[in-house]
Amino acid sequence: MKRIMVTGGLGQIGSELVPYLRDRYGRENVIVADIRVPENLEEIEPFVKLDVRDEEAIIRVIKENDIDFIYHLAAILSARGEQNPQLAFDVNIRGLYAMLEAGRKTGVERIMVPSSIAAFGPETPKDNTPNDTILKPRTMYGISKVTGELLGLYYWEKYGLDVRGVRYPGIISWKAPPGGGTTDYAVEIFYYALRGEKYTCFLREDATLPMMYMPDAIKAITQLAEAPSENLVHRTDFNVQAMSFSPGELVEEIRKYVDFEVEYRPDYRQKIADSWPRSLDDSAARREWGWKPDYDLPTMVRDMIENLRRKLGV
Ligand code: NAD
Ligand code: AKB
Repeated sequence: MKRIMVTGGLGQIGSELVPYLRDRYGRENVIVADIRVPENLEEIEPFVKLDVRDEEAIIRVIKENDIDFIYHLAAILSARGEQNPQLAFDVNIRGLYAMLEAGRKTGVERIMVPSSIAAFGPETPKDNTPNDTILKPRTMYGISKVTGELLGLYYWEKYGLDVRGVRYPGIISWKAPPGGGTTDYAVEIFYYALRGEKYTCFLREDATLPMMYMPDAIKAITQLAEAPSENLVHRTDFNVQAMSFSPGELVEEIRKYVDFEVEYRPDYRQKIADSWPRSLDDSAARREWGWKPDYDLPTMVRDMIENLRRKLGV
């Protein structure tokens, strides 16, 4: 039986990955680790307060809980990272290094480390972006993601520590709020639309980016986690495409259900979005571990509206 730890487990992805893993492997076998202590601690337990920059503490938690499998989700995302690049470096690079060293020293079997479309930069081809292409990001977050991809590969080839990851696009979900990214508008906008409030979008109306609905995000990381090692040519850097849309296209789709007003006032996050691809070539993920998304823009919007109507009681 696997013993799993999910760092950053209280975040947007962890909040949905943890219940999925607990259904599969048993509640007591999936430990949530985060620097924040949740208000609803009983619902979240087993939980440990853990700062991923503290290698000794990671080693202690791994040993005390017999952990052999880690989903390392603790991170500072792109927009928050540009507000505080030093913190992004510290958590995303120093924290990952501490995690890899702890994994190597304790003999952990596998560590899943999500990368991001933020690994790409202004010189990367924007449409159908190849898996293996120019990686020259200009955000601290993006720099940390390229570093993570390369360190993960290094630990696999040098120490046999099996590190894997997909390059997530913007993730859309209704259970937990996003944690400070450039793609957060695509979640926030639903709340404004359903409350009948005007939404001021911080990206341009035509800023097309790759996006993915949470059920597909969970499917991608868990499917890669279980893929036979011998099938993998890539490891830490799989493009995964699900849908691409601009704020204008999302608004048009949401207006099929509810009318609301939108104003576009791009801020510093537009520059970040301008440096990212519009769509990805994910043929390596399809070929090496059978990646295939279930949701496109219309099915994602329908599901978001249904679930948020229930959640918000509107
Ligand atoms: P999030 O911001 O929602 O959650 C991150 C969690 O990490 C938070 O609960 C936070 O408290 C915790 N954390 C921060 N610093 C910590 C520290 N020092 N020690 C321990 N925990 C700490 O992030 P998310 O959206 O769930 O993202 C998870 C992973 O997926 C990250 O690596 C992120 O880069 C990647 N990713 C996310 C998206 C997305 O759209 N959500 C897209 C691409 C990649
Ligand atoms: C962000 O906007 O920072 C994230 C990401 C694409 O990595 N959603």
